[in-house]
Amino acid sequence: MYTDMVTLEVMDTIFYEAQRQGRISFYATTTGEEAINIASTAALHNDDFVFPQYREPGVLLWRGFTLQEFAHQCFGNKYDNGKGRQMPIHYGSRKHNYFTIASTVATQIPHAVGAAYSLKMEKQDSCVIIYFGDGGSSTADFHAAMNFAAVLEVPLSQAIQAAERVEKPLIAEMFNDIINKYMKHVIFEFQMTNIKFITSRKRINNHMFLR
Ligand SMILES: Cc1ncc(C[n+]2csc(CCOP(=O)(O)OP(=O)(O)O)c2C)c(N)n1
Repeated sequence: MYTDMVTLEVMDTIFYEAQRQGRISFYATTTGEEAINIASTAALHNDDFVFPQYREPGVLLWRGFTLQEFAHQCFGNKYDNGKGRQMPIHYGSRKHNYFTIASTVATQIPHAVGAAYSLKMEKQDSCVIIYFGDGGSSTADFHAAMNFAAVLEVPLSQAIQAAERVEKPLIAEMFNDIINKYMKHVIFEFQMTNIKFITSRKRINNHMFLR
């Protein structure tokens, strides 16, 4: 886990500098969110579906996406899964059950809830994890999706990533409000520095997470 966290940071540094040098057109780093990337996906199974925002390349890294594949996507060449049709960092991989990132903030949340509902209807034993920032939790998409998730009781985990610059009491208040409002079956919750992770999945092993 530690090796992947460090690899992620080194990859970020190289691609960030490549963007500053004009070699790639866009890049967003995962600085400070390495642990939540790797730890959250380590707790899942590879057949669980991931609906990411844009700061979760560590999830792909953990599942076996190679550094070369990251480079193909960022450079938008013919070896990229999307054949260069997407902006850099908009990774996607069917093989790794990682849905292609959409630039429009929070649109992955209703998609994820729909996918979780289909898993429930088909009686599949996998779940869905959504990643989004605190900004994403202020959107109409988030609230509509959470209403559906609560009513339909879908197999869903959420990793809400909060930037260090947001005031901590404000984050706590906001997330408590979200939990009270939508998560009827929260069985496990933990706080990792500036990040709160909430899950309703029983099979996630809470010993994997350290405070
Ligand atoms: C629907 C939509 N509105 C605005 C934007 C522009 N935009 C890109 S990133 C971003 C900030 C998102 O903040 P947050 O969800 O907290 O994630 P962070 O980048 O801070 O990790 C915004 C507003 C967008 N991409 N999509």
